[in-house]
Amino acid sequence: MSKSKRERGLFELYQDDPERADALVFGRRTKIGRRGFVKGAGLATMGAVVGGAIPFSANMPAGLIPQALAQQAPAAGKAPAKPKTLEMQGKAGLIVLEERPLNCETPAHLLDDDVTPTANMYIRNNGIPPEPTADPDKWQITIDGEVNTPLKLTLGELKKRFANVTLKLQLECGGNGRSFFVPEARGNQWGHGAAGQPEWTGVRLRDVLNAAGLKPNAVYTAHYGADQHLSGDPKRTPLSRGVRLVKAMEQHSLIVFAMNGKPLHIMHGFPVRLVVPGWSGSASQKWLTRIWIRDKEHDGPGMTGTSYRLTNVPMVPGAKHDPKNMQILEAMPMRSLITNVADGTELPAGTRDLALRGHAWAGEKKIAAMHVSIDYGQTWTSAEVAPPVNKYAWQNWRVNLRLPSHGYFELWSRATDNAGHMQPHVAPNWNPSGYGGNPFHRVAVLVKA
Ligand SMILES: Nc1nc2c(c(=O)[nH]1)N[C@H]1C(S)=C(S)[C@@H](COP(=O)(O)O)O[C@H]1N2
Ligand SMILES: [Mo]
Repeated sequence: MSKSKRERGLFELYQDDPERADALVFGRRTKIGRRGFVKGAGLATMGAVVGGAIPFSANMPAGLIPQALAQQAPAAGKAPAKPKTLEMQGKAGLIVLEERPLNCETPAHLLDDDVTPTANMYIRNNGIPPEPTADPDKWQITIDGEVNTPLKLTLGELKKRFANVTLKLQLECGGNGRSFFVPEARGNQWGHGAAGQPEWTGVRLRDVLNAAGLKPNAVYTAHYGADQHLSGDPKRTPLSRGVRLVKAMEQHSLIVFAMNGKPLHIMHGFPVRLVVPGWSGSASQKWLTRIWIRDKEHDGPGMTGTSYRLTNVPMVPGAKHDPKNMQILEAMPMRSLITNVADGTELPAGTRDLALRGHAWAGEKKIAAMHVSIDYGQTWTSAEVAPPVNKYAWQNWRVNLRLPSHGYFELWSRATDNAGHMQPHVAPNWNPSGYGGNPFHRVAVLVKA
């Protein structure tokens, strides 16, 4: 059997039956459920697959798919395909997950900047974006529903009438990390890269809502945009989500018209969008045309069923959900990224010192600590964490590591929030549409012998 064929075989086995693949590589498990150390033929096979010796192989948890393999993870039952990269004016070569609608994620190493360049921001569309308008200042936004004075404002008026603010706000898709759920959850199979932090300029949503005057029974917002439903039916809306009014009235919830000092890119909502930070990105309506103030929870497309909903009672992964246990996803869970070393990097022979850095965030909470492991979680080194530049900005972390030898290593990052919770090892709380998948970030590196 050729080497590549054998690698593929093991790879597929890991996809189909990780336990069996694990047993093959690591040997049989003992009665108490622990496998023996990786040795002999198993270790040789694994080493061939990852491209080098594995100094900490004895610590690899049973069932762990080496990150060097996960990199090329294909859809279930499909052969590993080279990921398609985006080719679009003003955008970097993001990984294309879906072409219609267009959905692209950012490899973590393209998120190294403190402020994410517009080119590197992930794209999440549910429908077909509108054509860029030639006259952005004439774009109309309606505020209606449970308000005393419904408003029809042009973007030009909005910019002039309300105080302009600029903030670095981290935005993350509710489905970020979905690919880590087992069994697979429905939807785009995002890794960790449906997140980014541009600098946004706009006006406070609350200033606009106050200008319209909220009625006492106003409790929820409903957001509408100018994108088209995939069916082409103009009466159908691709996505219309909303938030509890308290969130809309926070000083960091913005209607924005600029990103990194320039007009928004068309894929990010040109000429105007919402940014409701800390909560699922789906609340940040692009190509904003209307905010309808409601006297009850909004029920637009994306608000019902399993969409943007988590189970609040643990369910058997893959089982049918109970609708009465489903609850709207609001704040995002914590996540950490290693951003200065790309997954799959080969480091020159003799490399021992490794300065690692990245970002971490935690929805409505703060990151209190960051730890990094190079030995599959056997030991953890604490990293330095900076405070956020403003609320809802991500936090930068850094640490100096020492590698003991050449070989294959996985760098694992783990955040701890200010409530004392730690980022989990695997995607927690399985739910049908796969929200909140926030396991450690794992980066494979190979130090040449
Ligand atoms: N009008 C409209 N707004 C939208 C969406 C959409 O499909 N249509 N997608 C939402 C989702 S699910 C996310 S995660 C963010 C993504 O913003 P980005 O594409 O600028 O990164 O936009 C949100 N706003
Ligand atoms: Mo999203």
